[in-house]
Amino acid sequence: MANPVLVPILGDQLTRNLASIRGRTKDDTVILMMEVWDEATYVKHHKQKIVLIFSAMRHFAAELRDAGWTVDYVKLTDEDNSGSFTGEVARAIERHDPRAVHVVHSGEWRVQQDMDQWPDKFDCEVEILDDDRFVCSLAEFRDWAEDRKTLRMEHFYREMRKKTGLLMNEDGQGNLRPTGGEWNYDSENRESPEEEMDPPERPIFEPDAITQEVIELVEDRFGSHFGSLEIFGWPVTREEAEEAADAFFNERIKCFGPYQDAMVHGQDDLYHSMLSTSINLGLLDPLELCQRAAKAYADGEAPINSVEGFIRQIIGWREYVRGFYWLHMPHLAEANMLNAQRRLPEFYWTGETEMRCMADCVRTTRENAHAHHIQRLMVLGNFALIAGLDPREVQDWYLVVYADAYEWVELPNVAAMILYADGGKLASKPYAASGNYINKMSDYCGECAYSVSKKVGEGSCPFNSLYWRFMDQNRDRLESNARVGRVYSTWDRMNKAKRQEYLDTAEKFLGSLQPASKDWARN
Ligand code: FAD
Ligand code: DLZ
Ligand code: SF4
Repeated sequence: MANPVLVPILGDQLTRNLASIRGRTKDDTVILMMEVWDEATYVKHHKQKIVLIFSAMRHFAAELRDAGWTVDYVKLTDEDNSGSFTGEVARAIERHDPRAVHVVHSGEWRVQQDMDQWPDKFDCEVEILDDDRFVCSLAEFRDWAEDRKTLRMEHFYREMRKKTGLLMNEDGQGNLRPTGGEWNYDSENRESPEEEMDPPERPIFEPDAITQEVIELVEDRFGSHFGSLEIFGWPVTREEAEEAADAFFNERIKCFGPYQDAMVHGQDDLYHSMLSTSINLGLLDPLELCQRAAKAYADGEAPINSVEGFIRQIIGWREYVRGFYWLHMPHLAEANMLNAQRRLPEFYWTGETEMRCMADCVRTTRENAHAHHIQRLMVLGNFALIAGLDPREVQDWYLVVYADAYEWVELPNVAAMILYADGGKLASKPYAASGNYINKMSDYCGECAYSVSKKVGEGSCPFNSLYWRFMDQNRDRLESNARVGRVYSTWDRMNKAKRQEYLDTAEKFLGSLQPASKDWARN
């Protein structure tokens, strides 16, 4: 092929609808896909995450070749692999002598920094295209954010509802109104779990020969990384991802809304969609999923609280955190407004703790490279916040352990949503909670070694005393926040001895924590 266009496709850009290949002709294009050490090791990803990405990349390359595209695929073990995206694009330019490189903007700031050097580095035209798999472009988000004193997801979400027309109706006078009358049914997403909940199981996709080969590669090269490979059932192709989406829409969406915040010991998926890995890789189109959800409501197949809740997570939170990430990088990665310094305890890696809620959340994380939202937010995240864990260690942990983790989505959720390290730019208050919240929303506490109803002293739930210690320590920063301030009147009404008991209990517990015995996250 004489002077083709070279199209590098990154590991989380696996769709034939990608801006860089949409509309291109096959006889004029060489697609480049690269397994590189830099990406596989910038943190020590969960083994399942590496298997998922390499397997999905290899399947996508095969799909493209079957459809007649020329794909130059560099495997991790290829002898001359340079180890980096930039190095591999340079080598591919030597091989193919392209007239231009067309690439879609990276999801991550770290990678984009390198990509921004390509026009100077390479002796051919380089075009970096917007990633239009998102409803809101980065420029549009910047415009929306400009001049606003505070950014709130709810305001942004309403704009996205209007833009997409999802769950919007004409009121007969030419005005668009939210379907059902309300923009947000969050208050109907908080049912406690029932005694006997029996959610249908999600489909588990048996590894085929390609996945099996990658599993062996990962065991061989990344054997010391966190996580189990005993079960690997993630969708690695578009077909499998669509089957997973069918299972959600046919079997689970009805209960997704009411039980969105519920947690049950040993029931890892409940009614969640389990689609984040496929959406983030590009195997599923987020807008199409939302349209399907809206249709399920229109057809009477799912209630409004489920459908609105699902759509809110995707065109609301997912789009919002992405815009927020690009608006606040690189500072977001360093933010530590609460000056939290404590080392991440070892049990985040081993699950060895008597706190039953934490142990279960780490277990599912290790076994499935997944925990559902409220486990990430109100158990693992809440503990990190109220124990004052160092944001950089917590960020690394979340980036390592989840199969759906890329910095653009992980970092805002961790630094800003759970740790309040950005000082409230993203969330209006810290999501700090005592054991009461976990007890209400889960069945964890009944069989825990700690007592959730015991506030202080031996055997009391650590969340109870840590909560008050956190509030006390951060009073200067939080008291003026109208959504938090009234907590201090409760604290002040306690007598001094009681307050001291809380603080002593928390200190004793914190003193018993073992920091991680090795660096699980970085080489
Ligand atoms: P469902 O509960 O079925 O939700 C549907 C979809 O909504 C998800 O697939 C996802 O695409 C989207 N979504 C929901 N909540 C969020 C959110 N807060 N931010 C962005 N998208 C959202 N999600 C990731 O994709 N990658 C991450 O690295 C990640 N890290 C997180 C870290 C923390 C501390 C928290 C609190 C949340 C994080 N999330 C992350 C968001 C959310 O927990 C996962 O998207 C969700 O658990 C994935 O499971 P699911 O597909 O079953 O989601
Ligand atoms: C996460 C990841 C891993 C583990 N390996 C690769 C890889 O070898 N090649 C690749 O193209 N992408 C990989 N990825 C995903 C990238 O980290 C991701 O595409 C960028 O960081 C942009 O979000
Ligand atoms: Fe978690 Fe406390 Fe409940 Fe135990 S008692 S499961 S530590 S919230």
